[in-house]
Amino acid sequence: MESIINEFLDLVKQRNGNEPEFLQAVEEVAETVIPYIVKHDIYYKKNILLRMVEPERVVTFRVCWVDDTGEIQVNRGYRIQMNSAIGPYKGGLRFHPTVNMSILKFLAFEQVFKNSLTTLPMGGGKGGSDFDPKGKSDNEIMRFCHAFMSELFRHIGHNTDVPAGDIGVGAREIGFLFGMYKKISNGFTGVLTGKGMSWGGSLIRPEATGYGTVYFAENMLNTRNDSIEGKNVVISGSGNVAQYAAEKVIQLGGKVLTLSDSSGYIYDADGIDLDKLRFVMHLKNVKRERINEYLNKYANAKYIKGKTPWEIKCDIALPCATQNELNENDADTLLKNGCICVSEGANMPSTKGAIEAFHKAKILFAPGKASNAGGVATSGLEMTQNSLRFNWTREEVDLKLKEIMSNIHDSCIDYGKEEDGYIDYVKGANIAGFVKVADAMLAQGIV
Ligand code: NDP
Ligand code: 2IT
Repeated sequence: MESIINEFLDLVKQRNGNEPEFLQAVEEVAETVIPYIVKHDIYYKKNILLRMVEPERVVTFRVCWVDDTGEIQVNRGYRIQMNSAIGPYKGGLRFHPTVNMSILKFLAFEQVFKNSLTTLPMGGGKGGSDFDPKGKSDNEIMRFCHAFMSELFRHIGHNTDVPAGDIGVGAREIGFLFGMYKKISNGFTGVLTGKGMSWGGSLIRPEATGYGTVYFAENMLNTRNDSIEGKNVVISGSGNVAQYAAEKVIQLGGKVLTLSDSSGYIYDADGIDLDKLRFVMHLKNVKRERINEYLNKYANAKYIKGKTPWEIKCDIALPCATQNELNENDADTLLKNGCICVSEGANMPSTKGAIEAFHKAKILFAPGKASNAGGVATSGLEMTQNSLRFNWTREEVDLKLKEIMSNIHDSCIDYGKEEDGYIDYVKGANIAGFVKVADAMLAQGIV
């Protein structure tokens, strides 16, 4: 078995040698899915995984815009259309200086499996730009988004490819992107998700990724007759996913001890309650300031510069910032401090070594493609509402989100439960996500 996996990975490495994050994502899938393929004649020797690691289409383009000083700026735009076997390409746009082909291909590849797990008809894609939104004025953000969409528009469409937000792309950016798409396509369609409530958005979409990550943690804890109530929870990030993960933890009776950004983390031993969280939301979403400003209002908290929060003793860890933000040493520290559950809100936040440590210790560990799928699932619900030209209530969407997270959890058990009863959620998510896409690809022939 090992030689079949290595042979496959060698080939992928040859073709994508300078894309470490993409190779990391493929390796994690190959190690769990290839043994399944080999045991199932319908998938064996069809090169399905080899087809899945090759994007159906990659678009890169120039984005020129003028900054507030009158200088002409040039950025690079991307859209990876990874797989459309089960529906239109679907996945977020990331605006961050670290964006490159490797990052977007890993995200697009993960998205294919994640979207399949949601049970909704969505293929996988991802895009973005190396544009850095930090420190830019609202007018600069608008000009950049308009310039970006003035090229992206010809590659997307509500039945072709439906982008959404990710790091650096929130409600403000989706508004500007939608405005330009609508103008140049001369049509009002649900071509983007994460839209404002008065122009086609869905209630609960802003909350969905963070809420879903916590619902998934609750589902995992329930398998051990446990729950979030009364637990100490460490969260990284302070953006969209982290904020709403924190909100749901607090609502379910857990205590949130930390939040972070790329400069450091805050530790509030008294717990970040809903009032304090409102302050953080205003700080990050309206004032667009750094997380250390928290201390100006809550002086009892600590700010630890340049570090990640995994050194704080906790029962549950929710990594909600970025890829590879939790390594093997962090995992060892969490385990030593008694952590029993890790639910990933970010995409691929745990390194391979960290995941191995969690599995070895047999704690509850959910990979992002399962636990953060609530965001894209609710994007799928936004698409449905757009097609129906109808809006569901907050309660209706939240109930559907809960059901979807619980279904994803069940799928992970179906494909990931081991003989001793331990649930390998990585294996479960990878195989369950693979089966649906592979079946569709087989049915549609070699295209
Ligand atoms: P936001 O831009 O709202 O927030 C990102 C947060 O992560 C910020 O606190 C940011 O800090 C921090 N961060 C970003 N890059 C780094 C880095 N290199 N090192 C440390 N911290 C970093 O993004 P989201 O909350 O939307 O996304 C967070 C994660 O969740 C990403 O992995 C994303 O792919 C994933 N995700 C998002 C979904 C969504 O619906 N938005 C859905 C599913 C997954 P700073 O301000 O300093 O950059
Ligand atoms: O990683 C993700 O799933 C997202 N950024 C959300 C994608 C979406 O289409 O809502």
